Amino acid sequence: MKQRIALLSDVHGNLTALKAVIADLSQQAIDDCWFLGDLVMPGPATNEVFELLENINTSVYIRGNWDDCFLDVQQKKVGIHFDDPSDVYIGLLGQYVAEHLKVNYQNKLKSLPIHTTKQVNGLTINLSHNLNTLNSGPALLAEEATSHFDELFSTPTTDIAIYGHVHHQMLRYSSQDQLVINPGSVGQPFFKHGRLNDDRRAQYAILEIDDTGLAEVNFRKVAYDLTQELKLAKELALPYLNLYQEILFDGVAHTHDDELLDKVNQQYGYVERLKQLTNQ
Ligand SMILES: [Mn+2]
Repeated sequence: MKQRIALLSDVHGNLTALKAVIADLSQQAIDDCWFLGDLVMPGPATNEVFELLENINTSVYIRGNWDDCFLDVQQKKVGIHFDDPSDVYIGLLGQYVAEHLKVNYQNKLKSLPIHTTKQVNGLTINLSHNLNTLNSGPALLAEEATSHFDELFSTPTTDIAIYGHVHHQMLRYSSQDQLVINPGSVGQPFFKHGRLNDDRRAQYAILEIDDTGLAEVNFRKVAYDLTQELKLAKELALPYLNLYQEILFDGVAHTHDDELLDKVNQQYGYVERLKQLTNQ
């Protein structure tokens, strides 16, 4: 029987983008939805993004590295280094999510795998955020060598590997000619190439698998109201609002730009706020 599957990844707390994608996919006769990780942070949405994915009966959830950033802060697994501007950035955004996200969703996030396998009409499909054993790092950037992508195929019987994390819509092959697909990012697309980066639309993909095999891969882009998303972030008092604006409108993230983050932390008193919130 024909199956049409929506592939969603890297929402990063962007409610307006996820709503637009769901409005689009609800017109596409979708049978199933698989989510590939990074649901929260640095955008303002928390419970709402879980509810939206539940409403479309998402059957696969993968845990991304940003989801882990939140869990690390929330579970105090890793001590915050207050002299590390990037740690303060992640820490304060993690605190924001912890204050808003219901306990059942926090527990759900904790329980998620970083990779899984699905069978559809005889095809074996590997689903992961990044590598099967590591949901972070640069191993699978679009420009990486094919040998890196071979690692997604832990068994020779795997036909297709689908991953997220690098925020690029992609289709390529392993050295054994197995198929690799990336649906791009719903909430935070970016390109190093300027003209492509000007396109700020939300990205996702639809797979159609029939009795013969993979009939179609449809990479989709959906326009949404960036200003509305920024307004929502402001209303919800999201920390680092200016940086979120840059992510949305310019496709530029400053997660590891210590010099800039240090300036912003000083300007807004974020180190002190985080110390207060964490009783340190
Ligand atoms: Mn991501």
